[in-house]
Amino acid sequence: MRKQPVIMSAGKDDDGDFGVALETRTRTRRPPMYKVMLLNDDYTPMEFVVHVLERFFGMTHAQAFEIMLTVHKKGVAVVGVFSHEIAETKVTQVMDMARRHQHPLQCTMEKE
Ligand code: TYC
Repeated sequence: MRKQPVIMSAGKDDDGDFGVALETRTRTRRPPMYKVMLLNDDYTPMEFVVHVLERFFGMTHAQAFEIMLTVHKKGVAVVGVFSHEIAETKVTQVMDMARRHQHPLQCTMEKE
């Protein structure tokens, strides 16, 4: 979705005369979205990860457990997709929580 010049030919505009009108229409872009990802490690307790997913990503216990297991088995999983600001907030919340509890849990974001 780029800037599109709209060329209106003589007589097609609505001002009643036959001048040549040139308009530039700037279309609005959807803001880029960011995947927030959780990474596996060998030390963070499973229940801690489940708690983090419930608390910061609004997941039910069952959803959180399933995603945690995916990360545990595959090494990484997307836990949500957000605007840049919201994604940054989620990453900060998770990293602060992990640091406070001295767990090496890593959370990152990446442009979709
Ligand atoms: N691998 C961890 C364990 O066996 C559990 C874990 C899951 C850690 C997901 C991090 O993002 C993670 N205790």
